[in-house]
Amino acid sequence: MRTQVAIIGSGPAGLLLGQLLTGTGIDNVILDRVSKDYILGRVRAGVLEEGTVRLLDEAGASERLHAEGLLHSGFSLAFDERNHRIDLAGLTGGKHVTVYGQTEVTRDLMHKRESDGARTIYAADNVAIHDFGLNRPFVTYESGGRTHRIDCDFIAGCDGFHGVSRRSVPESAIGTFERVYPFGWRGVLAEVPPVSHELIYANHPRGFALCSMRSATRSRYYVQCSLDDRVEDWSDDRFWDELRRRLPKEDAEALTTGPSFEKSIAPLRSFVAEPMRFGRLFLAGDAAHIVPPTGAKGLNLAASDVHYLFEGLRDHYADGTMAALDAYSQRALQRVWKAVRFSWSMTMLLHRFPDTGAFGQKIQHAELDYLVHSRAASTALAENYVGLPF
Ligand code: FAS
Ligand code: PHB
Repeated sequence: MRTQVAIIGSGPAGLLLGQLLTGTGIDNVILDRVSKDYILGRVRAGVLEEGTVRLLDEAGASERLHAEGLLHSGFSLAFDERNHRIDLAGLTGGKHVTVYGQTEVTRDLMHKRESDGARTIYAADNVAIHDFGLNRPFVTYESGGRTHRIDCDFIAGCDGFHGVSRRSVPESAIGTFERVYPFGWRGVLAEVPPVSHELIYANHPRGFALCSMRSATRSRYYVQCSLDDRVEDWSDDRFWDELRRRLPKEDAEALTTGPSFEKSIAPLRSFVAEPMRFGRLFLAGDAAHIVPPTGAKGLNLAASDVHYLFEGLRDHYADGTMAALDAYSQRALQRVWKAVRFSWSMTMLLHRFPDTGAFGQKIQHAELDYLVHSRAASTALAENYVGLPF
């Protein structure tokens, strides 16, 4: 088989890139090691920046998002038993975020890809990438007891943190930067109405909590938990009780609880690989960087990477230039590091660390108090949260 761009990974990054390429007449094939249903069974991000929504518009996969997504103009920071609203729209000249689950984004992109007749190979075993330092790279994978080969011009490594793409780069050619946080997020999905019409990020001496949602009838909640915890250690009753204890009284009393139908524990890390381009191999999304979900940036960074990479590929196939592809890594990393900083700062501000102690809690509260009462500080928070320009 031959294609122009081989894309490894059928998550948001791979699917969005594939859709933008297909819409421009650039042939591409997506390979994923798992099934389509397995991918759709994963519950992850929930907040989309306007730039991400625009890319989904361009990809022709945003009809349901505009019909069902929830437009949010603010969120609250909860501390000292009170909620403090951050007026995103008022502080950023009218910008919003859209609450719409990553699972639905992925479903919409898969549906559009299938209706466009573009090729996706699921359950592709032992994907390997070859000769990406030369001009004739190729990919191999196993399926049906045979090894298959795909010759291509470029390879997009959109295969997430544990994928094969970054691991195929010689250690001498790549630099990594990492911070692993000493706690995780215990998350649940439940068919109960959200406690508030907007998100609530809570700083509490017992630990962080987040109230989010997927619709007016489906809620998404998280509490900070120990890395030693297992999913089965948290009954629904224990989760709801702990969430109530970390929220202001008005929210705790208004909380509607019910049986959870999805439970997870996610570890938190900050990670960046530099550069993001190796000859004909380009890394995008979680394959190149990971952020703690505190700033709702992971999925949105995947989108901005794809924006830069698509522009480079489009220009190359239009007039043979490599200029935008040569600039990809530097352009993407400039935005990546700003989002990594923001996600790190939100995580440091809102969580309990082993060494936070009484003094650390006072410093966090002083920073939160300054943040919510200073227009300059709130504006800085708001413009990072809605997403810095691409
Ligand atoms: P993905 O990991 O989504 O997709 C990579 C794809 O590559 C997968 O389908 C995988 O099967 C495939 N793949 C991997 N190895 C392969 C191989 N060797 N061969 C072929 N295919 C391979 N972000 C937020 O903004 N908010 C959140 O609340 C949030 N919560 C998260 C919770 C968890 C548990 C995780 C892991 C991430 C979370 N994220 C969150 C971040 C997440 O949304 C990512 O940023 C987003 O999935 C990035 O998309 P991709 O880069 O496409 O990577
Ligand atoms: C979610 O709804 O899953 C969500 C929202 C905001 C975050 C993280 C996760 O910062």
